Parts: sequence; C-alpha cells; structure tokens
Amino acid sequence: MGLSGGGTMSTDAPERQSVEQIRDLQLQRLRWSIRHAWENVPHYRHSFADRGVHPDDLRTLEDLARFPFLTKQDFRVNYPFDLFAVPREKVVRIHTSSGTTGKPTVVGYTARDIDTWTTLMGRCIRAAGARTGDIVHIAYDYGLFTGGLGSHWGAERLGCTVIPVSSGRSGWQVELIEDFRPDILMATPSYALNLAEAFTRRGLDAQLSSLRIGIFGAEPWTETTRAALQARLGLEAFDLYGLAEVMGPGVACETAGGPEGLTLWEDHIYPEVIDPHTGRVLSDGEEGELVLTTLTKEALPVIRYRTRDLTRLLPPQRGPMRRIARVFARTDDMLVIHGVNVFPSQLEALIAHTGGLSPHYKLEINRQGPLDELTLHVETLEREYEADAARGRIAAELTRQVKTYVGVSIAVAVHRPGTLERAPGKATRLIERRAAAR
Ligand code: DLL
Repeated sequence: MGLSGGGTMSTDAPERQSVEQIRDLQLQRLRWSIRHAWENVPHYRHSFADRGVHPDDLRTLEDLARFPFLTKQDFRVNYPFDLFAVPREKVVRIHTSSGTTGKPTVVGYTARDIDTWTTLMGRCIRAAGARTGDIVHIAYDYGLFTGGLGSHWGAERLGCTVIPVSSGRSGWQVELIEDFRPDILMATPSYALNLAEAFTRRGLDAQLSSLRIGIFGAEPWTETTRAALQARLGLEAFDLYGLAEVMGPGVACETAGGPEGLTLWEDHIYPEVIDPHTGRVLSDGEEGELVLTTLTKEALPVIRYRTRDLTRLLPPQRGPMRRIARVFARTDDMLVIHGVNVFPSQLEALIAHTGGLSPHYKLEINRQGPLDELTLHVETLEREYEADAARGRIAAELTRQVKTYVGVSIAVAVHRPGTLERAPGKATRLIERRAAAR
C-alpha cells in the first residue's frame, strides 16, 4: 500500500457509517499505519524489536496493546526530524507543540496530512454550528503553534470568511469584532476571558456583540469557565481538543445540541485510555491517560502516543464515533500538597463559587522543609474591591472552601483587579519556587 492510509471512505460523511464499518476501517488503516512507521522510522523498528513485536502481530484492534508507547521523550531524542516517515522534501509544513520546557516537539505534515487536518477541523467548526458564509475571528496564535493555522484552514474549508487576527492586542481585537461583526470566536478560553475584559475597559457590553459561537481549547477549562464565557460574551461555548504530536486542534470537539463530551474522529485517530501508572488499557468509561494512534498520517505516524491528558472514553451516541469526556487535567499538572492530589481545575471551580473574584489565578509552589506549600493568587473584580477587610474575608472564605472540598490547607493571596499577568495564548498558571528553595 502506498502513502494513502488505505480505506475508501469519504472523510466528509463519517456520521453515516455504522460502528462496525468504522472498526473495519480502523483495523485496515491501523495495519497500514503500523507498517508505515516500522518500515520508515528507525525509532519504531527499534522499539518494536525491543518489545518483541512485528507489524504482522496486529490482527485485531486489541492487538495494538502489545505495541510500545511513544512518549514526549522519544520526540526529544529524535529532535528535530528523525521521527518523520517520509523524505523531508515531502514535508510541506512544520509546526511545534507549545511546551514551555526544553526543546519544543517538532511535527511535520505532507500535503495530504494537511488536507486531512483541514477536513477534521472543518468538521469541528461545523459541529459547533458554524455554516458556510459565517465570519470567524481566529484569536489563536498563528505561527509554529498549531492553533491559528489549523483553525484557519478548517474554517476556510467550510466556506467561512476568516479573520486571522492571532492573539494579543486585545483592545484592537475588540474594535475588529465591533467593526467586522464576526459570528464565531476561536481562542483559548483564558484569552477569550481577556477579550471580555477588554470590552468592559472600552465601556462596551460584550454580550451585545455579534458573536454567537465560541470554539475554545488548547488548555484545560471547566464548566464554571464555560458559564462565565457564555454569560460575558453572550455566545454558546464549545470545547475543542487537540495536540501537535497527533495533528493539532481538531482531534475531538463538542457538537451543538449533541451528546455530552467531545466526538473523537475515529476514522483517522484511534484512542485508548490507560492506567498512567501501569500502562494497562482501561475499559471505556474508566478514567485514565489518553493514548492516541494516528491511522492515516504520512509524515509523522504516531503509534500509541501518551498524551498525559486525563479523560475517559464515552460510547458512540448519535453516530459511530466514541467521545472523550472534557480533558480536566494533565498527569503532570497534578500537584501533591501535604500528600493530597490537587488539580488546578478543582481550584478554578472554587474560585468561581467564592464570588467577587475574577477568573484569573496563579499557583505558587514553595518548599518549606520536606513539604510543598501552595499559595493561590487570585484577584477581585473591580466592584468588589473596596477595603483590605473585604479582601481578607474573601481569602478566608476561599481557604475554607479549599480545605473542605479538596482537603488541603493552602494560603490564599487576594490581589487588586487587573494585577495578575494575562497571557495572550495559553494561560501560564504555575509559579515554581521549589528549585530556588532547595
Ligand atoms: O494546544 C492544539 C490546540 C489548539 C487544541 C487550539 C485546541 C485548540 P499543543 O500546543 O501541542 O496543541 O498542546 C496540546 O494542550 O495535550 C492538552 O494538555 C492541552 N489541550 C488542548 N486542548 C485542550 C482542551 C494544542 N480542549 C495540549 N482541554 C494537550 C484541555 C487541552 N486541554
């Protein structure tokens, strides 16, 4: 089989297939993908041999569990291009992951890979309710980050009018939204909140803007943030998931009026959820780490990539594809404070419930003796900020809530409105002071 991924199904109408048809297609494509990786990438040849497996060992979809995982570390070792399975001249585009530590992960696409990505992103934007002719304001960063260009091509494929704004300069973005009257906003949820603030700073009511759909992703966010975004921007907010290693945005997305969770495009990507400690494959419905395998990717086939994202698989509903539950955290996001596991999303929900606080927050970790200590930095909303006493009351209330609901003692620092740093793209929450303290 050539560089085709096999299978004859049109990428545009997967909803009409049955679950059995999708499984057949997956097996056929998986066989191709595993052989393609093994034949063309030394890393896979070695890792399969170390594990004692060969592409011929894949007879059923369940056999995939016999194959080794691919990790972020494997990308680092093979930096920049050694995981590519096609000659470099066939690679028409390079992107990177947005990791902040060490060298970024480098990914490549053939023209056909870009076409597949565009198809899947188009499906996601359509699933959120967008239609041909809608105006889409894209405030994901353009450049090596996959968010801007991935969304851009998908929206164009759908026949939308794209405004490729990229991130930053929020005041100017508000002006553009007022003038061009887009229907759809695509941004990280934290940047969308920044935009809502920028409307307020200009004395405008964002609820009255032309926006009716928001397609938000690239970082974990919560139902409380969804409610805040919907209320402030007067739109319906949808979750979009993806990662550079597998493609970029468009791996999975929520559907307007659809079932709970994000539909994962199983005709091109095969999902597993594993126990992150043992590597054992879990049943659908069980929570664990998402592991993804590409079925059709030519330039960079990814076999069993450990995403470090925590979620669970949900059965197909109103269509043949399985869904993932909202990705609430990454395995490496989890903080252990006084022996208690703490996820930023838990704190985010409590901040929203406390009242009087903006949704912006930072987590500062210090080491005092043998234990890590957590300080949660939050800021008040303008109208709530009057006196130190008010801030003291809010700090005490939030400390109590965290103790009650998360079971851990932390410090809370309440800042003045607008003083916590805003990132133009993905929010950076963690202030790491442990290395300095050691
Ligand atoms: O963030 C791709 C993307 C762009 C997705 C725009 C959605 C919208 P990376 O920079 O490689 O790619 O980061 C991928 O971000 O493994 C998750 O940890 C996190 N992430 C992405 N989308 C979501 C989401 C892009 N909807 C990493 N919910 C992933 C939670 C998300 N986490």
